Order: sequence, then C-alpha cells, then structure tokens
Amino acid sequence: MKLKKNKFPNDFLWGASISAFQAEGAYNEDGKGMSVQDIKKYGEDVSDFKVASDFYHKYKEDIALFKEMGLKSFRFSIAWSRIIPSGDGEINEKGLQFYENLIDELIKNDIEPIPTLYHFDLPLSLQERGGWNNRELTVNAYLKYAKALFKRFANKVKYWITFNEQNVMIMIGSKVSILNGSHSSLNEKELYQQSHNMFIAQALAVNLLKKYNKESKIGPALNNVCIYPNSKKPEDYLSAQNASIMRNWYYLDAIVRGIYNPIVKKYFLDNDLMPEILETDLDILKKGKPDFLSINYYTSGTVMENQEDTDKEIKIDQQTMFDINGLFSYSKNEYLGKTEYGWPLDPVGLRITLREMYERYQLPLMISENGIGLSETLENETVNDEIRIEYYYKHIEQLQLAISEGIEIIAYNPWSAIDLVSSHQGFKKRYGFIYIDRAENDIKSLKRYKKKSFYWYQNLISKNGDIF
Ligand code: BGP
Repeated sequence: MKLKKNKFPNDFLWGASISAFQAEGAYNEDGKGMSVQDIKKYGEDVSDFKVASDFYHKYKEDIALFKEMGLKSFRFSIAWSRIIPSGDGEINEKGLQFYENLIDELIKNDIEPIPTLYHFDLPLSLQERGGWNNRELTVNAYLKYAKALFKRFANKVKYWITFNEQNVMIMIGSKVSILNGSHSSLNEKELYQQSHNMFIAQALAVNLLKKYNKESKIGPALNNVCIYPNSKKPEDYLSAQNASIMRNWYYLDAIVRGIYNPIVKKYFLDNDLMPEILETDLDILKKGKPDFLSINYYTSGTVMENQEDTDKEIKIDQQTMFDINGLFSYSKNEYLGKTEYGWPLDPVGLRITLREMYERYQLPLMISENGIGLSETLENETVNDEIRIEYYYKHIEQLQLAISEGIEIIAYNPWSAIDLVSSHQGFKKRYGFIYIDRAENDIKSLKRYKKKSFYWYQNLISKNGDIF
C-alpha cells in the first residue's frame, strides 16, 4: 500500500548550513585566537582554512543570496577562538560584534539563525593544556564561552546547537587526526573520557541557556546513521545493533536519558575504557535534557559479525563504518550506489534514521547537515549540478515521508549553503548551492555564482516542498 503524503508544516525551516572554520577565513583578524584547525593542512595540494570562502568579509553578500534562494534558516557555527581567543581568558568584543552583525543581518532577512557553539575548532591554547582531556579546564571554558553567547544573543536566537558530531570526534579520534587538532595520539580510553566531559559540558550548557531565555531551544547535532546487517544471519543483526549502540545510542542515551547504555558499559568494563564519572555526573546529565535532536546525515552504515583477525585496510573518515573488536566489522553494501568520493548513497536510510531516533526519544528532530561533495567546474557562469539536485530530491522525498508518518521534524539545513573547505579534502570537494571562484592554493576572485541547484532549491522552498 502506498503511503499517503502529508504536506510539510507551514513553519518548516528550509535552510542551509556552514561551519566557521570551513567558510569564514579571516583566521587572524579582529583579535581572533588560533584554533586547532588554523594549523591544519591535509597535503600540499589541499587548501588550508585561512581564507576559506571569505564568509567573514562577504556575509552580507551571501545572506542576500540566501534571501533570494528563499532560505528560512541558516545553520552556522561560532568560532570559540573569536569570542575568547585564549579559550578561557578575556572576551573579545570584536568577535561578539561579528556574530551580532551576522545574526542581525539574518533576522533582517527573515532567516532564522541556528548557531552551533562548537564545530571541531577548539581554541589551540586549550588544546595545548590538555583540551577535552582536561575536564576542569575545558568544561569550564566551554561554559564561560557559552555564557558570553547566551548573555548577548539568547533573546535573538531561538535554536542553539551545542556540539557538532561529538560521536565522530570520539569514534574516529584515535584512527585519524582529522577533526580535532591533535587527536591522533589519543587512545580509546582518553577519547571516552573526553566524550564524558563533553556530555557534562553539554548538559550544563542546556541549563545555562534557560537562565537567559526559557523559551530558547537547544540540542546536540550528532552524525547519527542507521546501521544495516550485511545478511540475515542473527550474529550479523546483533553486530548491527552493536554498531548502532556505539555510534548512536551511547551518545543519545547519555544526552537525553542521562544514562550509560548497558552494552556500552559492559564494553567499557571489559576493555578498561570506563571514564571517570563523578558522583553527581549522572544527575547533571538527567537534568540537562535537550529540547530537540539534530542530525547530520550523509549515508548509512553496514556491518557484519566481528572478524577479529582481518587486517583489511579501511579508509576511515567521518561517514564510513569501521571495526570494533568483539562488536562488529565494517561491510560493503551492494544495494547502495556511491558518490564520487566513495560515500554510499542511501536516501531511505535518512528516513529510517529519523524514525529510529523519534521512536526512541520522542524529541523534535532537525537536520543540520545532508549533502553531496562533487568536483565541479564553472561553465557559462553557473554549475550544472544535476547530481546534487537528484541527491536532494531523493532525500527530501524521504523527509516528507517521515513527516507523513508523524515524525516531528522542524528544519532541514543541507550542507552546504556556499562552497567551502571540506573537513579534510580541500576546496575541490564542493558542496554548495553557490559556487565560489577559488582553487586549492589560489584564492582567485572569490566571486559567487548560483549553481543550478540554487534555482531548484529556490523553487522547492517557494512551494514549501510540495513538488513530489
Ligand atoms: C560533517 C562535518 C562537516 C562537513 C561534512 C562533509 O561530518 O560536520 O564539517 O565537513 O561532514 O564532510 P567533508 O567536508 O569531509 O567532505
């Protein structure tokens, strides 16, 4: 039987997304301190983050384009190192002023600002003093930073995101040093301690915000994905459950329910990975329940029963699954196509993920990222990005089906609003509705051009998603 489709809610937020270090540039301007990302480069022919898309200087021009596209929301991140250059010291008024101007400009254009407090860019000075390993230092610094933002913007901003992809930072932190500066040398035990410290910071930030505005909404953005077993063998199904617990539920059970998932607990105990949990911590977590959950969805995962002895080489990044000894092993999924950059394509997986999350936690959901990276060239002042249009078409179709099934979804903020520097693969991996004239190591004109997807999304928004 075919599912009857409901319309998207009238106040649905059709948006788009960026992050500070990938788009802003101006890495050392107006008193900004260094962040862990400012010292990163992924090879000679890959762009660093110093100029990025120059959003810092061009935000007004970009917002005018967002308005033209019809955006109702804009999800961006605030660079902690602009607000508190040393991470925990003096507040930099110029940093606050920049985001105030940005937020005001968005509001003036009827675009809901959705800031993320922390998107992979820890102030370098904190990292040098232990970063998230140092609970006392970094949790307090995060709260000081959050306070500065809430004090200034709580009456202008309705939706706040606490952390971007805590699960990615932790899960692949020991395998690749891509996301948080110096994570490469960290072992699993340190990472799970960091994760616990982030849970505490997040729960305390939830309560802090309410002191400034009871009506504001706040929640985390995790890279949650549904996980399939690679066969109908019960052991494979069990492994898929394990993988989902390690990637999704461990984080959300702590954040929403204030508990450590029992299967994770057992894994921690057996492998000497249990973090230090202070007596009052679980109480803090229970009292810091978020108002909504946001997800970054690019693809699903597939796993099989753990093969302890394999030494297969898996190219790990934030979207691929991997192995955890005793729990699951990565597997290919022959039912799914792949993007040019090797990420499996799975629009139905988005709906499955949304259903799983809503059934489990009954909190409103937001999508803070979803998109496809492509190498593109400008022709006749535009880019014919049919592949991106098809990607969005299929994902938004599933979104509508999820909404029709009664899942409460507030916003869709695809990645990304404008071309920007990929988290680890440079500028050539483009995601935007808006093309930016620059190459990896050549800044060029930084001029903006509307891609074909710009007009497609504009049309979709003007019909409130009623195109299927
Ligand atoms: C998410 C990150 C984003 C963004 C996106 C695309 O995991 O939150 O910052 O980078 O993935 O990934 P990439 O840039 O590696 O292609």
